[in-house]
Amino acid sequence: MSGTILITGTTSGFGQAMARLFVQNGWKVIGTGRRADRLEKLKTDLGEAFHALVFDIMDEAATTAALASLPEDFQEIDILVNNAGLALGTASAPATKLSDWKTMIDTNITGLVTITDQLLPKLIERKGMVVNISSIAANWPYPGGNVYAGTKAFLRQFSLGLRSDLHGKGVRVTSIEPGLCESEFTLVRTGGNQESYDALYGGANAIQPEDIASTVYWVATQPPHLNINSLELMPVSQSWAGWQIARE
Ligand code: 8X3
Repeated sequence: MSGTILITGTTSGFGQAMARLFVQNGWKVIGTGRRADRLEKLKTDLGEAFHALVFDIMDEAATTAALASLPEDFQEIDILVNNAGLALGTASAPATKLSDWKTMIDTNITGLVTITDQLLPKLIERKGMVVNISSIAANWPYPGGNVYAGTKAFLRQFSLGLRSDLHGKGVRVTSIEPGLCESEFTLVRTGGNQESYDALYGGANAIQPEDIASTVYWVATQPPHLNINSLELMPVSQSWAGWQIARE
C-alpha cells in the first residue's frame, strides 16, 4: 500500500522521521516547514519522491499559495498528517507570556484547521485520511501544561468531531497522543536550554521520533475499513502521579 502523504513540520523530529519512513516504503511525501535549508537537505536525502513546501503554517495566504503550487504528480493527496506544532515553556500560567500562548494557539490550532480545511475536499474525493499529532497532554493535565495542553485537547476532540462530520464518506481520522518524546520539540519548549533538556531526558529512555513514525505508518497502512480513533503512547518510564492537595 502506498500513495501521497502531506506531512506538516518535516524540518525535524516526528515529521522528519515520518518523511523518511514513508519515502523508504514507496510513498510520495510532501513535507512542509519554515526552514528552507532543512527541507533542501531532506530533499537531497530523499530524492524525487519528496516535495518540499516552504511556508509558515500560521500564514493562511502562504498556506493557500503553497498548496496551489504543488506539481501535478503531488496533487493527489491521500493522507494529511498534522504534525507541525509547538510547546513554548513549562511555566505555570501566571508566569507565562500571553504572546507565547497566542503563538501556540495560532500554530497548533489555527494553522492546523486552515490546512485541514483546504485539503478536506481532496481527502473526501480520495477517501483519504487525517492524522493529527496530539499529545498525552490532551488527556492528562499537568502543571505547566496550560495552553499547550489545551491546544492538544482541541486536536483530539477536533479529530473525533471530524470523524462524525465525515460519516459515510470513507475518510479516516486518527488522533495520536504521544507522551515524553526526545526531539527538538523539547529544546524549543525549554527555550533552547540544553541543561533543562538533559534534565528531562537523562535516563528517561523517552519515545524517539522513529517510534512515532512507525506508529503513524501502521495507522496509515491499516485496511480501509478500519479507523484507529485515537492512540496514546508513553515511554515505559512515564506514568501518572497522584492528585496535589493545597492544605490550609
Ligand atoms: C508533550 C508530552 O509528556 O512531554 O506533548 O508532556 S509530555
